[in-house]
Amino acid sequence: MTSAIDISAVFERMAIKPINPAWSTGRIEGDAAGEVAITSFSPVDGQEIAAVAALDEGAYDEVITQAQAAFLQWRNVPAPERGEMVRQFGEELRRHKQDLGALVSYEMGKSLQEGFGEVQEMIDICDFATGLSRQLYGFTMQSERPGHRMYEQWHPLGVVGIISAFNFPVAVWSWNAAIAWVCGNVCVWKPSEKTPLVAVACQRILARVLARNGLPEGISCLVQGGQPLGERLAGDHRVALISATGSTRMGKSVAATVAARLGKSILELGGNNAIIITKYADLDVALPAAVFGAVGTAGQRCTSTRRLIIHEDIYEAFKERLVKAYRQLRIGNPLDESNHVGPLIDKDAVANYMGAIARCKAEGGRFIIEGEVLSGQAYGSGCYVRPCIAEVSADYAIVKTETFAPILYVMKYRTMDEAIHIQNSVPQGLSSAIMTLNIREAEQFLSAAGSDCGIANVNIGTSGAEIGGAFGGEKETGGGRESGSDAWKAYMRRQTNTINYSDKLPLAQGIKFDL
Ligand code: UN1
Repeated sequence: MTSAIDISAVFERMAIKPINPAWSTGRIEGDAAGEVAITSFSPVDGQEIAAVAALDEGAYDEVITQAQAAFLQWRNVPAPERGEMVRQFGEELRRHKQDLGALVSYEMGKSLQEGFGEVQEMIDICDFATGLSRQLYGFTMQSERPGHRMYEQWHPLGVVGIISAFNFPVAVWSWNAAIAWVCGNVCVWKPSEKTPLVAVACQRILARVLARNGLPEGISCLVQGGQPLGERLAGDHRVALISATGSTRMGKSVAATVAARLGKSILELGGNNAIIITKYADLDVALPAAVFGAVGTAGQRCTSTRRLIIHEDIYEAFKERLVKAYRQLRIGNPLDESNHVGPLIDKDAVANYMGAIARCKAEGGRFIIEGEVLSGQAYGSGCYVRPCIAEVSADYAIVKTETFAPILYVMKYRTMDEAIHIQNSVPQGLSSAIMTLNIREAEQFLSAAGSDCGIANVNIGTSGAEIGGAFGGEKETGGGRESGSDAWKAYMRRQTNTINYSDKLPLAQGIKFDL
Protein backbone atom coordinates (compact mmCIF):
# COMPACT_ATOMS: atom_id res chain seq x y z
CA MET A 1 0.00 0.00 0.00
CA THR A 2 1.31 3.42 -0.81
CA SER A 3 0.66 6.39 1.37
CA ALA A 4 -1.43 9.25 0.05
CA ILE A 5 1.28 11.81 0.77
CA ASP A 6 4.59 12.43 -0.90
CA ILE A 7 6.75 12.18 2.15
CA SER A 8 9.94 13.47 0.55
CA ALA A 9 8.12 16.59 -0.65
CA VAL A 10 6.85 17.12 2.88
CA PHE A 11 10.40 16.74 4.19
CA GLU A 12 11.66 19.25 1.68
CA ARG A 13 8.98 21.85 2.40
CA MET A 14 9.58 21.51 6.14
CA ALA A 15 13.36 21.44 5.75
CA ILE A 16 13.63 18.10 7.52
CA LYS A 17 16.80 16.18 6.80
CA PRO A 18 16.44 12.78 8.43
CA ILE A 19 19.67 11.08 9.47
CA ASN A 20 21.25 14.47 9.96
CA PRO A 21 21.24 15.10 13.69
CA ALA A 22 21.77 18.83 13.47
CA TRP A 23 18.07 19.64 13.83
CA SER A 24 18.27 19.35 17.54
CA THR A 25 19.01 22.61 19.26
CA GLY A 26 21.33 20.58 21.39
CA ARG A 27 23.94 21.69 18.84
CA ILE A 28 24.90 18.14 18.14
CA GLU A 29 27.23 18.33 15.20
CA GLY A 30 28.34 15.56 12.92
CA ASP A 31 26.79 12.72 11.08
CA ALA A 32 24.30 10.23 12.45
CA ALA A 33 26.40 7.37 11.10
CA GLY A 34 28.03 5.65 14.00
CA GLU A 35 25.69 7.27 16.49
CA VAL A 36 22.71 5.58 18.05
CA ALA A 37 19.74 6.28 15.83
CA ILE A 38 16.03 5.98 16.46
CA THR A 39 14.21 4.53 13.49
CA SER A 40 10.75 5.79 12.76
CA PHE A 41 8.39 3.24 11.23
CA SER A 42 4.98 4.19 9.92
CA PRO A 43 2.20 1.94 11.23
CA VAL A 44 0.26 2.98 8.11
CA ASP A 45 2.32 0.85 5.73
CA GLY A 46 5.14 -0.54 7.86
CA GLN A 47 7.70 1.61 5.99
CA GLU A 48 10.81 2.87 7.66
CA ILE A 49 10.36 6.62 7.24
CA ALA A 50 13.65 7.88 8.58
CA ALA A 51 16.17 7.58 11.33
CA VAL A 52 17.01 10.37 13.70
CA ALA A 53 20.03 10.54 15.96
CA ALA A 54 19.54 9.82 19.62
CA LEU A 55 21.21 12.16 22.04
CA ASP A 56 24.50 10.84 23.27
CA GLU A 57 25.58 11.00 26.90
CA GLY A 58 27.89 14.00 26.68
CA ALA A 59 25.56 16.04 24.54
CA TYR A 60 22.85 15.96 27.21
CA ASP A 61 24.80 18.24 29.52
CA GLU A 62 25.54 20.54 26.61
CA VAL A 63 21.80 20.84 25.92
CA ILE A 64 20.95 21.65 29.53
CA THR A 65 23.77 24.19 29.72
CA GLN A 66 22.49 25.83 26.56
CA ALA A 67 18.94 25.88 27.93
CA GLN A 68 20.12 27.46 31.18
CA ALA A 69 22.00 30.15 29.27
CA ALA A 70 18.93 30.89 27.13
CA PHE A 71 16.80 31.17 30.28
CA LEU A 72 18.99 33.97 31.67
CA GLN A 73 18.10 35.99 28.57
CA TRP A 74 14.49 34.86 28.06
CA ARG A 75 13.33 35.58 31.62
CA ASN A 76 14.14 39.26 31.10
CA VAL A 77 12.12 39.56 27.88
CA PRO A 78 8.74 41.16 28.76
CA ALA A 79 5.98 38.55 28.80
CA PRO A 80 3.96 40.18 25.96
CA GLU A 81 7.07 40.05 23.79
CA ARG A 82 7.44 36.38 24.65
CA GLY A 83 3.80 36.10 23.59
CA GLU A 84 4.71 37.69 20.26
CA MET A 85 7.22 34.90 19.63
CA VAL A 86 4.51 32.33 20.39
CA ARG A 87 2.07 34.20 18.11
CA GLN A 88 4.55 33.94 15.26
CA PHE A 89 4.98 30.22 15.96
CA GLY A 90 1.20 29.87 15.66
CA GLU A 91 1.32 31.70 12.31
CA GLU A 92 4.00 29.29 11.05
CA LEU A 93 1.87 26.37 12.18
CA ARG A 94 -1.05 27.76 10.18
CA ARG A 95 1.22 27.81 7.14
CA HIS A 96 2.39 24.24 7.73
CA LYS A 97 -0.90 22.77 8.93
CA GLN A 98 -1.37 20.49 5.91
CA ASP A 99 2.18 19.14 5.88
CA LEU A 100 2.58 18.75 9.62
CA GLY A 101 -0.90 17.21 9.95
CA ALA A 102 -0.13 14.72 7.19
CA LEU A 103 3.20 13.85 8.77
CA VAL A 104 1.51 13.28 12.15
CA SER A 105 -1.01 11.07 10.41
CA TYR A 106 1.67 9.08 8.57
CA GLU A 107 4.10 8.66 11.46
CA MET A 108 1.52 8.04 14.20
CA GLY A 109 -1.31 6.46 12.21
CA LYS A 110 -4.24 8.69 13.17
CA SER A 111 -6.70 9.83 10.50
CA LEU A 112 -5.77 12.79 8.33
CA GLN A 113 -8.65 14.79 9.86
CA GLU A 114 -7.28 14.08 13.33
CA GLY A 115 -3.76 14.92 12.16
CA PHE A 116 -5.03 18.33 11.03
CA GLY A 117 -7.02 18.59 14.26
CA GLU A 118 -3.87 18.01 16.26
CA VAL A 119 -2.10 20.89 14.49
CA GLN A 120 -5.22 23.02 15.04
CA GLU A 121 -4.88 22.34 18.79
CA MET A 122 -1.33 23.67 18.54
CA ILE A 123 -2.52 26.82 16.75
CA ASP A 124 -5.27 27.29 19.34
CA ILE A 125 -2.88 27.02 22.29
CA CYS A 126 -0.54 29.54 20.64
CA ASP A 127 -3.45 32.00 20.39
CA PHE A 128 -4.39 31.30 23.99
CA ALA A 129 -0.81 31.70 25.23
CA THR A 130 -0.38 34.94 23.29
CA GLY A 131 -3.35 36.47 25.10
CA LEU A 132 -2.24 34.95 28.37
CA SER A 133 1.13 36.68 28.06
CA ARG A 134 -0.63 39.92 29.12
CA GLN A 135 -2.64 38.23 31.86
CA LEU A 136 -0.19 36.55 34.22
CA TYR A 137 -2.05 38.18 37.08
CA GLY A 138 -1.19 38.15 40.76
CA PHE A 139 -3.37 39.35 43.66
CA THR A 140 -2.80 42.39 45.83
CA MET A 141 -3.61 41.84 49.50
CA GLN A 142 -4.51 44.23 52.35
CA SER A 143 -1.68 44.38 54.86
CA GLU A 144 -2.49 44.32 58.58
CA ARG A 145 0.33 46.83 59.17
CA PRO A 146 0.14 50.59 58.54
CA GLY A 147 2.31 51.93 55.71
CA HIS A 148 2.68 48.50 54.16
CA ARG A 149 1.74 47.09 50.81
CA MET A 150 1.40 43.41 49.98
CA TYR A 151 1.11 41.78 46.64
CA GLU A 152 2.17 38.66 44.82
CA GLN A 153 3.86 38.17 41.52
CA TRP A 154 4.64 35.18 39.35
CA HIS A 155 8.14 34.44 38.11
CA PRO A 156 9.36 31.83 35.66
CA LEU A 157 10.71 28.53 36.97
CA GLY A 158 13.66 27.97 34.63
CA VAL A 159 14.10 24.82 32.54
CA VAL A 160 10.89 22.85 31.94
CA GLY A 161 11.24 19.22 30.81
CA ILE A 162 8.44 17.91 28.61
CA ILE A 163 8.04 14.16 28.13
CA SER A 164 5.33 13.47 25.57
CA ALA A 165 3.59 10.36 24.28
CA PHE A 166 3.16 8.97 20.76
CA ASN A 167 -0.62 9.42 20.56
CA PHE A 168 -0.63 13.21 20.51
CA PRO A 169 2.96 13.51 19.40
CA VAL A 170 3.01 17.28 18.90
CA ALA A 171 -0.12 18.87 20.43
CA VAL A 172 0.65 17.88 24.01
CA TRP A 173 4.16 19.29 23.68
CA SER A 174 2.70 22.56 22.41
CA TRP A 175 0.19 22.88 25.30
CA ASN A 176 3.10 22.70 27.67
CA ALA A 177 5.68 24.60 25.66
CA ALA A 178 3.52 27.56 24.56
CA ILE A 179 2.37 28.20 28.14
CA ALA A 180 5.84 27.58 29.59
CA TRP A 181 7.40 30.05 27.12
CA VAL A 182 5.06 32.96 27.79
CA CYS A 183 5.67 32.32 31.48
CA GLY A 184 9.38 32.91 30.77
CA ASN A 185 10.67 29.35 30.89
CA VAL A 186 12.78 27.46 28.40
CA CYS A 187 11.81 23.92 27.39
CA VAL A 188 13.63 20.66 26.86
CA TRP A 189 11.42 18.23 24.98
CA LYS A 190 11.79 14.47 24.98
CA PRO A 191 9.22 13.17 22.51
CA SER A 192 8.15 9.54 22.30
CA GLU A 193 10.76 7.41 20.55
CA LYS A 194 7.86 6.09 18.45
CA THR A 195 7.29 9.50 16.84
CA PRO A 196 10.67 11.25 16.58
CA LEU A 197 10.14 12.81 13.15
CA VAL A 198 7.19 15.06 13.87
CA ALA A 199 9.19 16.45 16.78
CA VAL A 200 12.01 17.31 14.39
CA ALA A 201 9.50 19.03 12.12
CA CYS A 202 8.19 21.20 14.99
CA GLN A 203 11.70 22.04 16.04
CA ARG A 204 12.55 23.15 12.51
CA ILE A 205 9.51 25.41 12.37
CA LEU A 206 10.24 26.95 15.73
CA ALA A 207 13.96 27.39 15.07
CA ARG A 208 13.10 29.68 12.15
CA VAL A 209 10.88 31.82 14.39
CA LEU A 210 13.58 32.10 17.04
CA ALA A 211 16.25 32.99 14.47
CA ARG A 212 14.04 35.64 12.87
CA ASN A 213 13.60 37.27 16.28
CA GLY A 214 17.26 37.04 17.23
CA LEU A 215 16.43 34.73 20.12
CA PRO A 216 18.61 31.83 21.31
CA GLU A 217 17.59 28.37 20.11
CA GLY A 218 18.07 27.08 23.64
CA ILE A 219 14.58 28.42 24.41
CA SER A 220 13.40 25.17 22.87
CA CYS A 221 15.62 22.09 22.99
CA LEU A 222 14.83 18.72 21.53
CA VAL A 223 16.39 15.60 23.00
CA GLN A 224 15.64 12.28 21.37
CA GLY A 225 16.01 9.03 23.25
CA GLY A 226 14.31 6.26 25.15
CA GLN A 227 13.29 5.72 28.74
CA PRO A 228 16.77 6.23 30.26
CA LEU A 229 16.79 9.76 28.82
CA GLY A 230 13.40 10.45 30.39
CA GLU A 231 14.70 9.22 33.73
CA ARG A 232 17.77 11.39 33.42
CA LEU A 233 15.63 14.44 32.77
CA ALA A 234 13.37 13.57 35.71
CA GLY A 235 16.34 13.20 38.04
CA ASP A 236 18.10 16.38 36.91
CA HIS A 237 17.93 19.09 39.59
CA ARG A 238 18.57 21.71 36.88
CA VAL A 239 15.13 20.93 35.44
CA ALA A 240 12.64 22.79 37.64
CA LEU A 241 9.46 21.19 36.33
CA ILE A 242 8.77 17.93 34.55
CA SER A 243 5.53 17.67 32.62
CA ALA A 244 5.01 14.05 31.61
CA THR A 245 2.28 12.44 29.54
CA GLY A 246 2.03 8.68 29.22
CA SER A 247 1.19 5.51 31.10
CA THR A 248 0.50 5.37 34.83
CA ARG A 249 3.52 3.06 35.21
CA MET A 250 5.79 5.70 33.61
CA GLY A 251 4.15 8.47 35.65
CA LYS A 252 4.72 6.71 38.97
CA SER A 253 8.39 6.31 38.17
CA VAL A 254 8.79 9.94 37.01
CA ALA A 255 6.84 11.22 40.04
CA ALA A 256 9.05 9.29 42.47
CA THR A 257 12.26 10.52 40.83
CA VAL A 258 11.14 14.16 40.70
CA ALA A 259 9.75 14.04 44.26
CA ALA A 260 13.02 12.60 45.58
CA ARG A 261 14.71 15.87 44.59
CA LEU A 262 11.65 17.93 45.60
CA GLY A 263 11.15 19.08 42.03
CA LYS A 264 7.79 19.94 40.51
CA SER A 265 5.82 17.71 38.20
CA ILE A 266 2.68 17.78 36.10
CA LEU A 267 1.42 14.30 35.29
CA GLU A 268 -1.15 13.46 32.64
CA LEU A 269 -1.46 9.68 32.72
CA GLY A 270 -3.98 7.00 31.90
CA GLY A 271 -7.73 7.32 31.63
CA ASN A 272 -10.54 4.78 31.77
CA ASN A 273 -13.29 7.01 30.54
CA ALA A 274 -16.95 6.17 30.64
CA ILE A 275 -20.15 7.55 29.17
CA ILE A 276 -23.32 7.06 31.19
CA ILE A 277 -26.26 6.76 28.80
CA THR A 278 -29.49 7.31 30.68
CA LYS A 279 -33.02 6.55 29.61
CA TYR A 280 -33.45 10.30 29.03
CA ALA A 281 -30.55 10.45 26.53
CA ASP A 282 -30.89 11.70 22.98
CA LEU A 283 -29.61 8.52 21.36
CA ASP A 284 -28.90 10.31 18.08
CA VAL A 285 -26.30 12.34 20.00
CA ALA A 286 -25.14 9.48 22.22
CA LEU A 287 -24.39 7.10 19.36
CA PRO A 288 -21.79 9.11 17.39
CA ALA A 289 -20.26 10.34 20.68
CA ALA A 290 -19.76 6.79 21.86
CA VAL A 291 -18.46 5.49 18.53
CA PHE A 292 -16.05 8.40 17.90
CA GLY A 293 -14.87 8.20 21.51
CA ALA A 294 -14.18 4.48 21.30
CA VAL A 295 -12.73 4.07 17.80
CA GLY A 296 -11.30 7.53 17.05
CA THR A 297 -7.48 7.51 17.02
CA ALA A 298 -7.97 3.70 17.15
CA GLY A 299 -8.76 3.99 20.85
CA GLN A 300 -5.36 5.52 21.57
CA ARG A 301 -6.37 8.74 23.31
CA CYS A 302 -6.05 9.23 27.04
CA THR A 303 -9.63 10.41 26.70
CA SER A 304 -10.89 7.51 24.54
CA THR A 305 -14.21 6.06 25.62
CA ARG A 306 -13.53 2.67 27.16
CA ARG A 307 -16.79 2.00 29.03
CA LEU A 308 -20.48 2.58 28.32
CA ILE A 309 -22.77 2.44 31.34
CA ILE A 310 -26.24 2.12 29.88
CA HIS A 311 -29.65 2.26 31.57
CA GLU A 312 -31.37 -1.13 31.48
CA ASP A 313 -34.52 0.26 29.81
CA ILE A 314 -32.66 1.34 26.69
CA TYR A 315 -29.80 -1.15 26.88
CA GLU A 316 -30.95 -3.56 24.18
CA ALA A 317 -32.07 -0.83 21.78
CA PHE A 318 -28.83 1.13 22.12
CA LYS A 319 -26.73 -2.03 21.83
CA GLU A 320 -28.41 -2.83 18.57
CA ARG A 321 -27.64 0.62 17.13
CA LEU A 322 -24.07 0.40 18.37
CA VAL A 323 -23.46 -2.96 16.73
CA LYS A 324 -24.95 -1.67 13.48
CA ALA A 325 -22.66 1.38 13.56
CA TYR A 326 -19.59 -0.77 14.24
CA ARG A 327 -20.43 -2.98 11.26
CA GLN A 328 -20.23 0.12 9.06
CA LEU A 329 -16.77 1.18 10.21
CA ARG A 330 -14.16 1.33 7.47
CA ILE A 331 -10.71 0.34 8.69
CA GLY A 332 -7.67 1.17 6.61
CA ASN A 333 -5.07 3.71 5.57
CA PRO A 334 -5.74 6.76 7.73
CA LEU A 335 -4.52 9.05 4.95
CA ASP A 336 -7.53 7.93 2.93
CA GLU A 337 -10.27 10.17 4.28
CA SER A 338 -13.01 7.63 3.60
CA ASN A 339 -11.65 5.39 6.38
CA HIS A 340 -12.82 5.79 9.98
CA VAL A 341 -10.15 3.76 11.78
CA GLY A 342 -6.41 3.58 11.20
CA PRO A 343 -3.75 1.31 12.66
CA LEU A 344 -2.43 0.93 16.18
CA ILE A 345 0.99 2.45 16.73
CA ASP A 346 2.98 -0.81 16.52
CA LYS A 347 2.88 -4.57 16.93
CA ASP A 348 3.38 -4.35 20.70
CA ALA A 349 0.13 -2.40 20.86
CA VAL A 350 -1.53 -5.12 18.77
CA ALA A 351 -0.29 -7.73 21.25
CA ASN A 352 -1.72 -5.71 24.16
CA TYR A 353 -5.05 -5.51 22.35
CA MET A 354 -5.12 -9.28 21.82
CA GLY A 355 -4.05 -9.88 25.43
CA ALA A 356 -6.85 -7.68 26.79
CA ILE A 357 -9.45 -9.48 24.65
CA ALA A 358 -8.24 -12.84 25.96
CA ARG A 359 -8.32 -11.61 29.58
CA CYS A 360 -11.79 -10.19 29.10
CA LYS A 361 -13.05 -13.52 27.73
CA ALA A 362 -11.39 -15.40 30.59
CA GLU A 363 -13.27 -13.20 33.07
CA GLY A 364 -16.57 -13.95 31.35
CA GLY A 365 -16.84 -11.06 28.85
CA ARG A 366 -19.14 -11.70 25.88
CA PHE A 367 -18.06 -10.05 22.64
CA ILE A 368 -20.93 -8.69 20.58
CA ILE A 369 -18.45 -7.41 17.99
CA GLU A 370 -15.42 -9.65 17.85
CA GLY A 371 -11.92 -8.25 17.66
CA GLU A 372 -9.28 -9.47 15.25
CA VAL A 373 -5.99 -8.47 13.69
CA LEU A 374 -6.63 -7.67 10.04
CA SER A 375 -4.53 -9.24 7.33
CA GLY A 376 -4.14 -8.78 3.60
CA GLN A 377 -2.36 -6.31 1.38
CA ALA A 378 -4.07 -3.20 2.76
CA TYR A 379 -3.07 -4.18 6.28
CA GLY A 380 0.53 -5.15 5.55
CA SER A 381 2.00 -3.27 8.52
CA GLY A 382 0.32 -5.78 10.83
CA CYS A 383 -0.99 -2.94 13.01
CA TYR A 384 -4.64 -2.83 11.91
CA VAL A 385 -7.22 -4.29 14.29
CA ARG A 386 -10.98 -4.44 14.35
CA PRO A 387 -12.63 -2.24 17.00
CA CYS A 388 -14.62 -4.56 19.25
CA ILE A 389 -17.32 -4.46 21.91
CA ALA A 390 -17.71 -6.71 24.95
CA GLU A 391 -20.59 -7.04 27.40
CA VAL A 392 -19.00 -7.17 30.81
CA SER A 393 -19.54 -6.81 34.50
CA ALA A 394 -18.14 -3.55 35.91
CA ASP A 395 -15.96 -5.35 38.42
CA TYR A 396 -13.77 -7.34 35.99
CA ALA A 397 -10.07 -6.57 36.49
CA ILE A 398 -9.64 -5.95 32.74
CA VAL A 399 -12.45 -3.36 32.79
CA LYS A 400 -10.56 -1.43 35.45
CA THR A 401 -7.41 -1.45 33.32
CA GLU A 402 -6.58 1.05 30.57
CA THR A 403 -5.83 -0.83 27.34
CA PHE A 404 -4.70 1.61 24.66
CA ALA A 405 -6.78 0.04 21.88
CA PRO A 406 -10.33 0.16 20.47
CA ILE A 407 -11.99 -2.21 22.93
CA LEU A 408 -15.30 -0.95 24.29
CA TYR A 409 -16.88 -2.45 27.43
CA VAL A 410 -20.63 -2.11 27.82
CA MET A 411 -22.60 -2.68 31.02
CA LYS A 412 -26.07 -2.08 32.45
CA TYR A 413 -27.29 -0.02 35.39
CA ARG A 414 -30.60 0.63 37.12
CA THR A 415 -30.24 3.77 39.32
CA MET A 416 -28.20 6.97 38.91
CA ASP A 417 -26.34 6.23 42.16
CA GLU A 418 -25.33 2.89 40.75
CA ALA A 419 -24.23 4.44 37.44
CA ILE A 420 -22.06 7.03 39.21
CA HIS A 421 -20.63 4.36 41.48
CA ILE A 422 -19.64 2.24 38.46
CA GLN A 423 -18.22 5.30 36.66
CA ASN A 424 -16.03 6.11 39.67
CA SER A 425 -15.03 2.53 40.50
CA VAL A 426 -11.81 2.51 38.46
CA PRO A 427 -8.34 3.66 39.52
CA GLN A 428 -8.17 6.30 36.76
CA GLY A 429 -9.95 9.68 36.78
CA LEU A 430 -9.45 11.61 33.54
CA SER A 431 -12.62 12.10 31.50
CA SER A 432 -16.29 11.21 31.90
CA ALA A 433 -19.62 12.01 30.29
CA ILE A 434 -23.35 11.66 30.75
CA MET A 435 -25.94 11.57 28.00
CA THR A 436 -29.21 12.89 29.36
CA LEU A 437 -31.82 15.57 28.75
CA ASN A 438 -32.88 15.34 32.40
CA ILE A 439 -31.52 18.24 34.43
CA ARG A 440 -31.56 16.34 37.73
CA GLU A 441 -29.42 13.57 36.32
CA ALA A 442 -27.01 16.00 34.69
CA GLU A 443 -26.58 18.08 37.85
CA GLN A 444 -26.14 15.01 40.07
CA PHE A 445 -23.41 13.80 37.71
CA LEU A 446 -21.64 17.19 37.92
CA SER A 447 -22.06 17.60 41.68
CA ALA A 448 -19.50 16.88 44.38
CA ALA A 449 -21.16 13.49 44.75
CA GLY A 450 -20.96 12.85 40.99
CA SER A 451 -18.11 12.11 38.62
CA ASP A 452 -14.68 12.04 40.29
CA CYS A 453 -12.85 12.90 37.04
CA GLY A 454 -10.93 15.99 35.96
CA ILE A 455 -13.27 16.32 32.99
CA ALA A 456 -17.05 15.77 33.19
CA ASN A 457 -19.21 16.43 30.14
CA VAL A 458 -22.92 16.55 29.45
CA ASN A 459 -24.20 15.44 26.04
CA ILE A 460 -20.76 15.27 24.47
CA GLY A 461 -18.35 12.36 24.60
CA THR A 462 -15.21 11.85 26.68
CA SER A 463 -12.63 12.81 24.06
CA GLY A 464 -11.95 15.95 22.08
CA ALA A 465 -11.45 18.50 24.85
CA GLU A 466 -10.88 22.13 23.83
CA ILE A 467 -7.61 23.79 24.84
CA GLY A 468 -9.35 26.61 26.77
CA GLY A 469 -10.07 24.40 29.77
CA ALA A 470 -7.56 22.92 32.18
CA PHE A 471 -6.79 19.40 30.95
CA GLY A 472 -5.96 16.53 33.30
CA GLY A 473 -7.43 14.21 35.86
CA GLU A 474 -7.46 12.71 39.32
CA LYS A 475 -6.36 9.48 41.01
CA GLU A 476 -3.99 7.43 38.84
CA THR A 477 -4.33 10.00 36.06
CA GLY A 478 -1.81 11.94 38.10
CA GLY A 479 -3.57 15.13 39.21
CA GLY A 480 -1.79 17.57 36.87
CA ARG A 481 -3.49 20.22 34.73
CA GLU A 482 -2.20 21.51 31.41
CA SER A 483 -3.39 23.85 28.69
CA GLY A 484 -6.08 26.46 29.45
CA SER A 485 -7.80 28.14 32.42
CA ASP A 486 -5.18 28.94 35.10
CA ALA A 487 -3.03 25.87 34.42
CA TRP A 488 -0.21 28.36 33.70
CA LYS A 489 0.36 28.79 37.44
CA ALA A 490 2.08 25.39 37.58
CA TYR A 491 4.73 26.77 35.22
CA MET A 492 5.63 29.69 37.47
CA ARG A 493 6.76 30.33 41.01
CA ARG A 494 4.66 32.57 43.23
CA GLN A 495 6.40 35.27 45.19
CA THR A 496 4.69 37.17 48.02
CA ASN A 497 6.09 40.68 48.41
CA THR A 498 5.56 42.94 51.42
CA ILE A 499 6.85 46.50 51.18
CA ASN A 500 7.16 48.86 54.16
CA TYR A 501 6.96 52.51 53.12
CA SER A 502 6.63 53.85 56.68
CA ASP A 503 9.43 54.99 59.02
CA LYS A 504 8.52 52.33 61.64
CA LEU A 505 8.94 48.59 61.81
CA PRO A 506 5.63 47.21 63.04
CA LEU A 507 5.76 43.43 63.31
CA ALA A 508 3.01 41.14 62.10
CA GLN A 509 0.66 39.61 64.66
CA GLY A 510 1.26 42.71 66.83
CA ILE A 511 4.47 41.31 68.29
CA LYS A 512 6.45 43.83 70.36
CA PHE A 513 10.24 43.83 70.05
CA ASP A 514 11.74 47.00 71.54
CA LEU A 515 15.45 47.64 71.45
C1 UN1 B 1 -4.25 12.67 25.05
O1 UN1 B 1 -4.84 11.68 24.63
O2 UN1 B 1 -3.15 12.57 25.64
O3 UN1 B 1 -9.33 15.68 24.61
C2 UN1 B 1 -4.71 14.05 24.83
C3 UN1 B 1 -8.78 15.11 23.67
C4 UN1 B 1 -7.60 15.78 23.02
C5 UN1 B 1 -6.34 15.55 23.77
C6 UN1 B 1 -6.05 14.15 24.19
N1 UN1 B 1 -7.86 17.19 22.93
O4 UN1 B 1 -9.13 14.02 23.26
